[in-house]
Amino acid sequence: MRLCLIGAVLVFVPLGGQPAGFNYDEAKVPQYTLPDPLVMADGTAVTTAAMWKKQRRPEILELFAENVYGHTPKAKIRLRTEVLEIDKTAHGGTATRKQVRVWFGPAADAPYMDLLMYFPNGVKGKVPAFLGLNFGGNHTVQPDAEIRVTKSWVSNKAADFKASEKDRGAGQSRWPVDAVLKRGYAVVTAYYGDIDPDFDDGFKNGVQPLFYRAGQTKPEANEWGSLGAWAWGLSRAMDMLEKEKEIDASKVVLHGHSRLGKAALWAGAQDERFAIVISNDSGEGGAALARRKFGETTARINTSFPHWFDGNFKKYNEKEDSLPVDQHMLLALIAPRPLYVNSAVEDAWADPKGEFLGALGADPVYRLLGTPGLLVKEQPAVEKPTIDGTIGYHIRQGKHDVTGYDWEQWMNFADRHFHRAGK
Ligand code: GTR
Repeated sequence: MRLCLIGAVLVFVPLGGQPAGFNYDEAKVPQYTLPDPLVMADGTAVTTAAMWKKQRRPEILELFAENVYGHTPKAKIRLRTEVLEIDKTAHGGTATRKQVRVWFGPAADAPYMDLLMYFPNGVKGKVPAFLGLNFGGNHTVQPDAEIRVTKSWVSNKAADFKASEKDRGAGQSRWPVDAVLKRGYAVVTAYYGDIDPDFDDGFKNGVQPLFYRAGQTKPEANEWGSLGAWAWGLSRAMDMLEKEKEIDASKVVLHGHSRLGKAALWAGAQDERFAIVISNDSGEGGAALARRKFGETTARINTSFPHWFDGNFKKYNEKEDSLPVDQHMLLALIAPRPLYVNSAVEDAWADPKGEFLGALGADPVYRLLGTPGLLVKEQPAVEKPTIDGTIGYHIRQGKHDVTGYDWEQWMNFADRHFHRAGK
């Protein structure tokens, strides 16, 4: 434990920087029973792939929509696009960079997201792609001077905080674009704050108001929050990739870190067009089992980030055992598509073991669907990835972050499942 002075407030922060007052002791994880992904709510056992597909999968999807992330509106919004830039000689001629503005709806002042895309040059035919949202604005992903600086709010600290030139390239360690292009993949990203700014404003900004019924001013208790909106934005990015002639839309790998990992999993669960889904340190509300009460808890996430989940999810504060689902069932919704979960040793807040157990809990569904599932039963040793099953996993040294090591394993996993020759 050490004392930190933050502003004028003294707070206790345990060594390792994890928030104090939460359980980091494996011996204190309570006894819990996970809901069985292969037993219907009425007690009927799910014994065939067809039963999973037609009955249990829709039932679980509905439970997550109702109780956790909120329902995503079904109405379709017409997307309006403008190509902002194409540079076929980016990155020393190795890449084509393309930026497209995507307006959500016909109105002149409709909200929009900017898609930033890199395609590898000199590759024959369509290429697979890695798609993920970024935390700081597209201009933070690479130092390229041409990348548009987002006009949306950035940082979850202040409602009027704007992006600026000084952040150009600041997030590039999380986006090893050249290394990914070299392996023959396109890289596609958008800024999550373009879709829904990440602070609690009662859902006045972002995409939610586009779907309000007459007189509605905020989502109902079972309607989406910000995670739902970010997931929806990922599906809109997928709509665009389906039209991109350089991209093989049947081979889009969706990834996300932390809160954006939660959003990626929810997007991948709802939208089966994503071929592979990757959760990087997604923790509570992502890959980690809620019932373990290790690190972040349901009450804490609903208090710190009341806008992320739906209103109904608040009912489960301190009552994880009464949730009709746990996060292994979210991961099971990705099945039979390849799923990769990864953790970091120093990221106790996200509960690395709980993330692994989430993946393990999804395994019976993968097996029922005729895939090899997860090939191990115990959490693998540090930096000993398991990539050959349909569910992959690794834990690496270090903190809550995205690193080149993580990307290497993701690309190995994607190569393996797309039957590509590899590096
Ligand atoms: C934390 C939050 C986590 C995780 C993380 C992030 O403050 O408690 O659930 O989402 O933020 O997104 O960086």
